[in-house]
Amino acid sequence: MLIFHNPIHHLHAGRQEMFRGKLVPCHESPARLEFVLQALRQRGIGELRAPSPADMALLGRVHSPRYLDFLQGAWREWIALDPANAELDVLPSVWPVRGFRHDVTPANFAARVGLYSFDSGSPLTAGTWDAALAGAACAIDAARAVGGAGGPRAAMALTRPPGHHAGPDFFGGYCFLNNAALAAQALREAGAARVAVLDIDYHHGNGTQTIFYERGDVLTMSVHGDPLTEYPFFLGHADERGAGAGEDCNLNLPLAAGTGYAGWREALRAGMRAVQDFRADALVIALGVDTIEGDPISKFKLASADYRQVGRDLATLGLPAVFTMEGGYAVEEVGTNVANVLEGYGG
Ligand code: SP5
Ligand code: ZN
Repeated sequence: MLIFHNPIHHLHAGRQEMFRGKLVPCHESPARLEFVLQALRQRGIGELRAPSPADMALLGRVHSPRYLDFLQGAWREWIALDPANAELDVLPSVWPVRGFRHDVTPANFAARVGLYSFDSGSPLTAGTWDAALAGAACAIDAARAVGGAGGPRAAMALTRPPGHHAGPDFFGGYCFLNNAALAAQALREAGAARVAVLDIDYHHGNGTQTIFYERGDVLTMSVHGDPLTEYPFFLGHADERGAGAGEDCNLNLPLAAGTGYAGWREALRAGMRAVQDFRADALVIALGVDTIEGDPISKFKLASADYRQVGRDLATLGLPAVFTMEGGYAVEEVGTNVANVLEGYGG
């Protein structure tokens, strides 16, 4: 398997996220990816490659140009407010909820941070844009590697920050650019007529769902903690089925917190049947390993060994596939669990 790894992921290193009125250390840390690289090297899994420069035009077909402009310039604006801000991360604190206007772009920087985000847990730092952009490039390269005729059957975008919570014009959930959506779009443009995104992170892939909600060419499927109790709360419910041309092209399979592997696997298999019914030509797997028992922010109960079977099950679809790296916060176990999925999948 080709593994496009983000060599500058560490440039995104948030200090603190807001949780219940306190600033706490970020769960989404550079160490997560280093543990994955270490596990893959130790076991001789995959062939590591650095990405080529990102295709900005493709980014603009997944995210809105005004959002991309904002993200690219946000740190400079933040420093311009006060040079002392260099020691702080950007965190939003005001949002245009129901009843506010979404069609005005405030001149005020803090207001625009809120316009383009949905939580206060995703610090934007000096290196966020560069790191996220290199990660997007990994996703696009991985898709082009499997999308091209005669190419390998699977590739991975091994990167952080993760992507599945990032929408057309918003960041949140530790995500800024939606790597899985970019891979799906790149697979479409490489000739796959129908692409399925299978999201197996603990949290609903709200960004990916929103990006493709009205499209019939991309099936989005997510198995996740029930948003009635679990982040991101406001999307990911079973009655969200897609709209317009995308009607019946979105499938949410929420599971109760506390669900173990047997129940989770049943849901995955239901999702896989939907991929088959959709007659997908290619697959994107948004791989979060925050489904492990004991993950500090999640509540499923998979065991490390289960991830091999996850890989084996996914491989039975027999489709060209791109894996993207999403969540997983039991930092020292992230490497083992990702390596287990890839090994089960077939290296
Ligand atoms: C990519 C991904 O997995 N994003 C998840 C974002 C979750 N953000 C909210 C985290 C809430 C933190 N809860 C802390 C539990 C207390 N120990
Ligand atoms: Zn997650």
